[in-house]
Order: sequence, then C-alpha cells, then structure tokens
Amino acid sequence: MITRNARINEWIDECAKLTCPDSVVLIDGSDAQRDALRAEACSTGELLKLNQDLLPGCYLHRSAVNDVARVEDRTFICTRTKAEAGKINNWMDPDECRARLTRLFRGSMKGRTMYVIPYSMGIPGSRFAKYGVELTDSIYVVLSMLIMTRVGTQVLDCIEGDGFTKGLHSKADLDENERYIAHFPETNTIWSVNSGYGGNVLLSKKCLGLRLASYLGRTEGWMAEHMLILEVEAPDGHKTYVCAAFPSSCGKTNLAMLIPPEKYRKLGYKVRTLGDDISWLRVGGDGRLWAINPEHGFFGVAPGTGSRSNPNALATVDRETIFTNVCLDADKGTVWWEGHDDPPPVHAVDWKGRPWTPDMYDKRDKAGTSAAHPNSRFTAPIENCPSLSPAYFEPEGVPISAIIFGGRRAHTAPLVYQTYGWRHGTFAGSAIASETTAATTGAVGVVRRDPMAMRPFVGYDMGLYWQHWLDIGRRLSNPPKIFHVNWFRTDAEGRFMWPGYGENMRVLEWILARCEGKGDAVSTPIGLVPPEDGIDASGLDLAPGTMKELLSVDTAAWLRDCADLRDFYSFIGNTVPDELCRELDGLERRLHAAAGGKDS
Ligand code: OXD
Ligand code: MN
Repeated sequence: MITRNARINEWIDECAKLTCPDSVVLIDGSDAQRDALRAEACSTGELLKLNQDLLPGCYLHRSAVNDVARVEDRTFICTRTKAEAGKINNWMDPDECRARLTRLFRGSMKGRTMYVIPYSMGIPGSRFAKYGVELTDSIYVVLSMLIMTRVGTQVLDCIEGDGFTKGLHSKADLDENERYIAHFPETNTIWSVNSGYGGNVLLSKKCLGLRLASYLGRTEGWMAEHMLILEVEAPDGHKTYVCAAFPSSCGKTNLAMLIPPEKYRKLGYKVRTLGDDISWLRVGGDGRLWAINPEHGFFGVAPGTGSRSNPNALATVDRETIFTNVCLDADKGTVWWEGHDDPPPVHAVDWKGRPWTPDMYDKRDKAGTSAAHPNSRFTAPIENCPSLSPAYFEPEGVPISAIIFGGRRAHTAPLVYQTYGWRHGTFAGSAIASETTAATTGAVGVVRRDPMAMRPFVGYDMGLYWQHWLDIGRRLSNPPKIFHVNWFRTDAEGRFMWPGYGENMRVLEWILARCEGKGDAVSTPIGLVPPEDGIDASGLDLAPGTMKELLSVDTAAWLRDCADLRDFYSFIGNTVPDELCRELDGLERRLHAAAGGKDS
C-alpha cells in the first residue's frame, strides 16, 4: 500500500500494471531521499555534479539532442468533442488517444523505478491549492518537481478521494515520432510519453498549471493565466500588485525580478517578485481580483541572463539549482551560457557534451553551434530569489491593481497604453501578437497571434476562454486596470529604441500612477497613451524625438493589424464573444476617423 488513499493506490496499481516498473517508490519530500536520488542520478550520468564550493547543491543535466523544447504539435487536448478543444488546440478523441498511448506506455518502465510524486500547486491546505500526483520513471523529473512544487507526504494528507490530477509520465525511449503530451480534462488526467524536457514532463507546470487549470477555472469560476506577479512598494510604503502576460522570449522573468534604477531606489521604491510564469486568479469578497503563484520554483531560460538583464536571477541560481543543456566550464566545474557576464570558458563543453570554442558559433545554426542551447534552462527554488516578496506566502494571494499585456512589436504598439476598461482590456489581450525575429525564423515581422500569451496553454476553445474573461470582469466591482506594453519598438535602423530591463520601472511608474487616478494620459483610437513627458526619461540617453516616436500610434499599421485580427477571429469561429467583435469594430471606426482627420 503506497498511500492511505484508496483511489490513489488503485490508480498507481493500474499504471504499474501497464508500465511494469521494477519497483514503485513514494517521494516523501525528505532531504535524505532527495540526496540519495541525486547520488543515483550522478552515478548513471543523468546528472553531473557541479563544483560544490562554487555552486552548492547544483547539478547539470543534458537532455537528448532531439528533446529540448515544448512540442506544441504533439500536445493534445482530448475532450469528448473536437469543438470543446477549439480551433487552436490539437485534438484527439480520448478513447483513441488512450488506446494509442497505452501501446507506448506498455512495459515502458521495465528495468526502471516508478516514482510517485504527490505535489501541491499553492500552499497545501489553502482554499486555492490544487493537488496532483505524478508518476514518472525519471529521476530528473523527481528532482525538478521537488524544486518547482511543494512535494511530500503532507500533500497526500490534503487529498480527499480522487480530488487530484493524475499525471503519468514515461521517458519510454524518447522517440520523437511517438512523443505525446495528452490532456484529458474530463478525467483530470495527463499522459506524457517519450520526452524528458521540462515543459513536457513537469506535469505541474504547463499541463496542470495552465491547460487543465484553465479548464477547471472555467467550470469553477476562476482563471489560470500565463502571468508573472510583482509587487511595487512606493516610498510611502504603499504596496501595489501587478500581473503581466507576455509570449515567450519577451522577458517575463526579467520583469518579475526587476531592480529599479538607482534614482528610484534612492527615492525608496522597491520591486519584489511573487512569480514569473503562472498566476491563478480569483474574484475576492472585496470585488477585486486576487492572485497566487501556484509554483514553488523558477524554470527559466539561461541564455541572456546576466548582471545587466537580471542580477536577481543570477543570485537565484547560485545554489540548489539544476541546469539543463547549458555549457560546462570543465576546469572550474561551473556553468556558462551566451549572455553570461564571464567570458566563455577556456575548456568549454557544449550542451551536447562536446568540447566547444567560440569560433564554432554560426548564427545561422544557433542551436547547433552555441555553447548553451538557446532554450537551456535553470530550475531553481523560489526561496533563493533575493527579491522574493513575503506576500508570496499568503495563502489567499494578493489583490491585483494592474494587468499588463505585452508582445514584441517592432512598429505597431506604443511603449505603453492603458485600455478603457475590463472589456477593452480583454480585447487588447485577445489581440496580443508577437513578431518573430530574423534570428529565429529567417522572416522578420511575421506576426503570431498569442492571445493573453496563452495560445499554447488554454485547455479549451479560445472564444469561450475570452467569454470567461468577460464573465469574470462582470463579477469584479473593482477590477484591475489593463495596460499594454511593448519594450521592443525599433527605429529605422532596426535598433531597439527603449533600453528595457530595469528602466521599465519608468513605465511601471506611469502605470501605478494611472491605477491611483493620477498621471496624465492622451486619448487615442487605441487607448490612453502617456503624453511625451508622461514617462520620466531623465538620465536616459534617448536621442531627441525618441519618446515621441515610442508613444506614437501609427494609424495605418493599426488598421492592417485590425484586418489581421479580423481574420484571426474568423478562424476561431462563432464562439468569439460579440462584445469583442464590437470592440474590434469600434477600434477600426476610431482609426478610420483619425486617418480621415489627418488626410483632410
Ligand atoms: C514557456 C515556459 O515555454 O515558461 O512559456 O517554459
Ligand atoms: Mn511560460
């Protein structure tokens, strides 16, 4: 008997009969068990122990070369009908999917141990926590889950009956052609097979934390969002909480760990971190929107992390961290990646385990020739973060004053604008888009619509998800104000016009002022934009006219964007809420009026 919960035991038995492990081991959350697993993983080469004097408790893992990222094309939502999964998600009939994956799981754990990981998303026992049990044949997954979530027998005590998400994961033989990440929302189950990459196999994160949670949130009246949470303390001690959603590679972890420029620090401003990836949001008794970060660690992208972009992240990963697919400094037993402060190691070993020198780098084949894989990661305990807010530990979370959406837009979106209210804000979220860069695709400026930065993570139909946003808004008597930012606007030479990173505090300052009914704003067709002197640019070395340009609204570009959004809405289909269609009509009308006004 593995646990005292008969439902959990029955399910473990069923999965063990299918996958045939040599033994079944319960993960109890103890340091002793963790240490034994670390030692075992080092003995098999699954982990490499780093220099324990310089990086105590830190290890390096190298994944299979074909298994380095989330696989959206192999991720399925298996609802009874295809319509429930919607147009964006891949869908498979649940019976067909179970049959197909049963073949792959059959005997897949022979010669291996099946680990049983009971974990909690949120503080165990709190009203907002959700529980999961993940069965896996990977020690890397166990050790990563111990960092990313709250794991152990105390979680089992919180689970009643089948009130938990069932997650079954097997590395199997890592066959990329038979790799599946399948979600069964109706039975609260996840099956993941043939991958070892975090986003596909740490089933707490994207699978439960966003896809199943968004589905549960719709039926239970709350929201699961791809959002960071941060706290800003003003000089008078007043604390404001902000959530922000950005598509991948738009700097969520950096914003979550922002250090204000010296000028703000001297004035007494403080920014603290509550989360960098997932927010679960509920309507409070006070009519405000309350957020928790249900995770317990960071699974961040290593390349680009340096003392300019994110000193707090650097300090977070100097102990008890698992690095995946970064570069090894073979002399020092430490790690390195592109964008690190240090020069490349003399004896560097790249993410594939081969000797590496800087001259091998070819930007046309970044992944194949960089020392660290562009999607190499750190998995680090949240409590390591120097800027962690004590409010992270509040079981009921924090009241949110502002929601910030953002994307990577070279021209269209201004540095910041405020929407006219929850409905217009929901519309702005539905329209989030990010432009791909030449470095990643070869085609500059290809717009990928990524509504609320949730395109790969909504566990049901996108139109119904937007309706859920509108429905939640109606229950909020004091809703957060909704903003849109764009740190990535470029000039005629393609150079970024805004310095970003810590200087984003200047934009936050305007946002916070707006939340308090202060701060000037100019009404434009797209929303409320700061006047040219509305953002404090003192001490920044901006060329004359830059702020004007950053805050300008290019009517023609916006009209083109509206046409693209109209196509996207048609693709989503007739579940797109009428209210959002009317918002789109209104925006187009205002833009035409502005364009007409200018022409005449
Ligand atoms: C992501 C991540 O892919 O957080 O969004 O890993
Ligand atoms: Mn993410």
